Amino acid sequence: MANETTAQVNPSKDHKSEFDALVVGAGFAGLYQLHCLRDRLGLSVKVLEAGGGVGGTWYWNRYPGARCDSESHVYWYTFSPELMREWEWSERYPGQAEILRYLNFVADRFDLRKDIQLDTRVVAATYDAAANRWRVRTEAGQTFTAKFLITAVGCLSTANVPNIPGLEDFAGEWYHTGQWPHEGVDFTGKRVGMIGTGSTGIQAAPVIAASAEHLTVFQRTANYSVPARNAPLTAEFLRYVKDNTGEIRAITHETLNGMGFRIEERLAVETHPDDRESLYEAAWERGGLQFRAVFQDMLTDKKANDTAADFIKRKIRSIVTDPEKAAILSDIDHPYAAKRPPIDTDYFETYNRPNVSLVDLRQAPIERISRVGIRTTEAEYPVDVIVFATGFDAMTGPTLRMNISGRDGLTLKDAWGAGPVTYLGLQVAGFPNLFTITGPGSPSVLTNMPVAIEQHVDWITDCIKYLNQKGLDRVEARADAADRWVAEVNEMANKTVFPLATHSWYLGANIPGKPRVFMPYAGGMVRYRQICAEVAAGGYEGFTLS
Ligand code: N01
Repeated sequence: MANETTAQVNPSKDHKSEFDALVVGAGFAGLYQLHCLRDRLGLSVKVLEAGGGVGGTWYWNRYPGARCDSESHVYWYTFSPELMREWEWSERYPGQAEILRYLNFVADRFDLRKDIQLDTRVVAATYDAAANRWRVRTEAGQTFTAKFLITAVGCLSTANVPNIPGLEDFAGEWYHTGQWPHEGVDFTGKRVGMIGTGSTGIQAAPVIAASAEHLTVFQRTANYSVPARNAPLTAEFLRYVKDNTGEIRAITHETLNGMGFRIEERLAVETHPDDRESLYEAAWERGGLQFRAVFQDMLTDKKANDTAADFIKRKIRSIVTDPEKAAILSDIDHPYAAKRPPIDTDYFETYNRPNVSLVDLRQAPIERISRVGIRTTEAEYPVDVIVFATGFDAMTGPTLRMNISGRDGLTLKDAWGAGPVTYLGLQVAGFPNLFTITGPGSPSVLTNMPVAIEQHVDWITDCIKYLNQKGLDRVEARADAADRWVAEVNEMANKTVFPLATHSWYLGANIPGKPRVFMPYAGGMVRYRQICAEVAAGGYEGFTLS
């Protein structure tokens, strides 16, 4: 099995600069896109990766407790049954280090490294209409050109360190969870202040609290969480996975979110309260995101959602022994799962430790960071380390920071000035031959990511194959098709409780000045897959091919 250290010593060595396709990013999306274009279509491909290794999200997010919340037997590639049989996960949910080992294993298994250039950040990409080529510039000043440009930069890769006055004066150490030091951080004997209680903060808090002298969590918005119930996988389950690779892949193609579980047909609003309670209780014991699957109407009917929200809030109050902390943690202002629902290992239990305190920022917001710690409008909290678990400039951030300009000098920043406008989350009008894997307007972050990624990569590969077979050079989303798609994205979001969480990163609301537009496609993976397939079967309706 590849380990990360040996695996990184093999950067791309050739000095060619002209390719059929350039792929930006070597995470789940970029690795598979390289494999498809190079090994299935026979194209020349170069992957440019900012990190010092492959792995994307899992290369950067090394914070304590980092673990995926999809179950391991569905959080991987399913395009190759052989690969599925060769790799064995060790736990119900894969941890960061294990996923990174997996992606390195895949890179070696498919001989991908020779076409990946590491430590290479793309700083500009410009479309040359006369040559029908994308010209891509890197931070180090290298230039590459290609007919096709494919962004595989992930949805959550631009770290958001909030602009809190005084950080530059802070005498201690500070870290963002999405840019965690590879050598780790030793919290022993340290007073730690952690800002943020999203999925990341909820995973990190119990682990930090276990070694820190003291952990103070600064919570702005209280959050739901359901126990993950992580555990080692049994030999029997591993056998099941090896014997049922086709069935596992099929289930992830049939479910709303590309997960390995089906959402029940029954409605919360039509279920007797006693039965509802038992069903929630069983789901709480089973643990994981599957909690969402108890009722069909949980995310579409606020009344149904209230029953789940009420159940979890009662659980929080029953776990947390200090009534003041329990009140702050359970005072949640949005419907369950309207923000990304975290799952955890002993998160609420952590507040029962004597070395953990909680600061309610809604009561007293952070005013500044001082030389010695974090100061709210009410008090100063001296700390040695600040952990920013403050999330990302999600979905559009990673693409926008590449300074992409399309036809007639149109910049992506201008094209998306009022929020992202895409066709199927795959292309943007005015940007020929540019594809955005899991871009805004696609199911992406509302799904089990590898499933969404494989679907996009397969679709892009088929599209390029189609162009080549027909002797065509260019594919570009039509503006009217993109406008219709944005209307569909809005319509689907409005059928759910998602827009009721007005502060969520799904809406861009976590980044000051960012347009508030619901970015992911909430119509579900099954409907989305079908629409994409029909578009392709109809000769790429909504795209101009030339
Ligand atoms: O980020 P977040 P994340 N002052 O944006 C707070 C995926 N993921 O890294 O809610 C004070 O969710 C902010 O407060 P508020 C998953 O898709 C997956 O946790 O904006 N607080 C919030 O509490 C997830 O959704 C996994 O009021 C500030 C927190 O910081 C996504 O990544 C694990 C602040 C940010 O929460 C992002 O999760 C981890 C400020 N100025 C992540 N600015 C798994 O697979 C922000 N906050 C398990």
